[in-house]
Amino acid sequence: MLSYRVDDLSCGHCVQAVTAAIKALDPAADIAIDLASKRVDVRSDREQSAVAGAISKAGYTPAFYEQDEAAAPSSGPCCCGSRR
Ligand SMILES: [Cu+2]
Repeated sequence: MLSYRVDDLSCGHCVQAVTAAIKALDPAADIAIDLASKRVDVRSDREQSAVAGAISKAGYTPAFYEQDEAAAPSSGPCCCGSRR
């Protein structure tokens, strides 16, 4: 299981965009996203860095969940332009 914290994940569109990006990398991936904690769990054979690359290519900033809690960027504008 690969876990990421994606701080710029802010709405259902973000969830769909990240899901699509990971599915494009690995169609067999099993993806669970918790918007409230901005946590993305992925069950995939791919390298952790490859999945992180797919997430950042979609326009998001993945951090590894266990580390970087304090260094994570604060939430910016949503993909759809709304702000929290
Ligand atoms: Cu969004």
